Parts: sequence; structure tokens; C-alpha cells
Amino acid sequence: MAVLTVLTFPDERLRTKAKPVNDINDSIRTLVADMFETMKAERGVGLAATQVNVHQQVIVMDVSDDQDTPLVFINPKVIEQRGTKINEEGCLSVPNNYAKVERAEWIKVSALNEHGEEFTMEAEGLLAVCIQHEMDHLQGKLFVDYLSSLKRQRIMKKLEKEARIAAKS
Ligand code: K1U
Ligand code: ZN
Repeated sequence: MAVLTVLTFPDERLRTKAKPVNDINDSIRTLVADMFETMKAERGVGLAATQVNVHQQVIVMDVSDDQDTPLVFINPKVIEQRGTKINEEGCLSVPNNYAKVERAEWIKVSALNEHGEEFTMEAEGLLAVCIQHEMDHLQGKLFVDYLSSLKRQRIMKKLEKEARIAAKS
């Protein structure tokens, strides 16, 4: 297993639309294992393949308190949704920045797991937020896109400055 590099906003590769996976094979299962390793190393609760520069519709997640409930969503689709709720969000691709985002409060998702089996899942709370956030990544969308242009520019300048400082040291 390997810890992969997570792309950071405003990297244009984060804007790539992921393609559906048409063959769930060992290379997809290796990607899934590496994504879990990366998510844990970065102390996240979710990760989309887009964030590690792989443009296929693969998401890993574990929102459980004990980090013992891994979830894999391949080619996910929201098939029902209800209500709206505003929640604080973070993102491993927008490090150390948090903002309030409005999303559906309850969703029903269908997807394939790493064995190619179809499942549906109902979600609310952090799980629902995280699924919607990760599905946005697969469409090339980031939580900062829900903010005002001024707030997004501020975050972008701050992260670009941090990247310049890191490159010098
Ligand atoms: O970068 C990512 O897509 C992962 C992201 C998922 C997410 C969590 C919560 C709200 C929206 C999106 C994170 O893991 S953010 C960091 C985190 O570990 C965390 C955030 C909120 C609650 C618990 C953990
Ligand atoms: Zn994210």
C-alpha cells in the first residue's frame, strides 16, 4: 500500500471530471487500498480519486468514531434527497480552511463496492455531508465554489503563499 500525494487548491487537475469505472479489477482495488492509506495518513474522513489525480469515479470514506467502518463508493449516484442543512466543511485539498456549506440533509445513494456489487445506502449527518462533498470532487467541484468569490480568492492566495514558502524550505 502507498500514501499518495493529495492535490491542493487551486491545482487545475482538481477541476477534472472523473469517468465512470467500467471494470472493477485488482488495479481499482489497489487504488482503493492506497486511498484508504492516504485518507488515514492525512487524518481525513473521506477521499475522492480526483484528489490523488486519478480521474475515475472512486470514493473512500470512514466517518465512524473508531475508524472501523470503511466505505467504498464506485460510480455513485444520488437517487433521492430531502431537506437542506448548513454544515461546517473542511477538505484535504484546501488544508486548514473551513466554511459553512448548504447541502441536502438526507440522501439515498446507489453505488458499487470494490467487488463490483451494487448497493444503496441512506445517509444523514456527517455521512451525508461527506458523500455529497466527495461526489462534488468527482465532478471537479470544491466546497470553496459555494463561497463568495472574495472568500475563495482569499483562501487561494493564502494557500499559494504557503506553497511558495514550503517550496523554498
Ligand atoms: O478532502 C476531503 O474530501 C475529505 C474531507 C471530507 C469532509 C468531511 C467533513 C465535511 C466535509 C468533507 C475531510 O476529511 S475534512 C477533515 C476531517 O477530518 C473532518 C471534518 C469534519 C468532521 C470530522 C473530520
Ligand atoms: Zn474535499
